[in-house]
Amino acid sequence: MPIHDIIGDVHGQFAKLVALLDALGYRLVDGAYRHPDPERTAIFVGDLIDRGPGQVETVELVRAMVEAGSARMVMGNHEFNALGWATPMDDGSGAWARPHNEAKRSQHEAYLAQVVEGSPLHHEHLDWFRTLPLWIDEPGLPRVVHACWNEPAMTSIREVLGDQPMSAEFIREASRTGSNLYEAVEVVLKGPEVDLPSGVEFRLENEDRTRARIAWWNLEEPILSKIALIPHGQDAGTLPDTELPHAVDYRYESDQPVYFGHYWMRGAPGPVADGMICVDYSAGKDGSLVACTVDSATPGTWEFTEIPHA
Ligand SMILES: [Mn+2]
Repeated sequence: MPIHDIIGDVHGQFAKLVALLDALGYRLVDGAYRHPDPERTAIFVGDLIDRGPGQVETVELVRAMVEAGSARMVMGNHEFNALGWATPMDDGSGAWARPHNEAKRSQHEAYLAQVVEGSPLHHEHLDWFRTLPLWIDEPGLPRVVHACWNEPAMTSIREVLGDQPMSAEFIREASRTGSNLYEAVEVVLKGPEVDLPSGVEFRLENEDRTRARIAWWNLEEPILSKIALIPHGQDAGTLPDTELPHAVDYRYESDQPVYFGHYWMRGAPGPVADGMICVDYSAGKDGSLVACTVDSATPGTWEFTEIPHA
């Protein structure tokens, strides 16, 4: 019976990735990590790059697994950002789909230095990132998305993208603030966000944030103080109990389990809600790299393997 190991955001933590694959029983054979059980494969939830010391090695390892058929991967917002960074707008302005400003450069410069911006390897990575699906929804496979499973957003994306690699035109349109495609890609790759009340903000990755991510897996009571996610170590003060009636649009209504990353969780891994499993436990900072193993013979049960920060 197929077994899937769903692996969280690696963010260049190559040593943790090798340790995790080893703990799960994968071995390097003919240039790619593979499990001795041919029916057991890995699924990466995206965000291989940005932050850590081993970003190129991480991309090369995962790409080899995907090409060998021992892993699948969905795109993370950081792979999408890498494409936007390298995609010129076509309006003659000299601008890029992702602005080359200081804050955004600081979020991406470690990757650009490691891969060498503009090098043949950089272009190889970009060409591979273009081929990554934005979600996996296939019979016999777990449902996987980087940040948020949202049918309306996915429908908007599917209408434009189909199953083609991501074109420059798609990347430009999805980078135009306010376009339908921009909103849809934001929800799927970064999750829904809400405006914070005036005067409430926090600072993250060299930018002042006046919006907060929301816990789309926990929208029973859609009020700001209960659903806003303020990053670990950041202080936005006391959040008010403002009602957010539109937040319920992001509720996940299916009985099918859904797996995702992106949310920098802390503590012991486990489902965040019934059938909803986040596998990002902050490996990119000082947290653990986590895999959730699901066996199609025993649906509804999950085993977690974690490699703590050394
Ligand atoms: Mn992410």
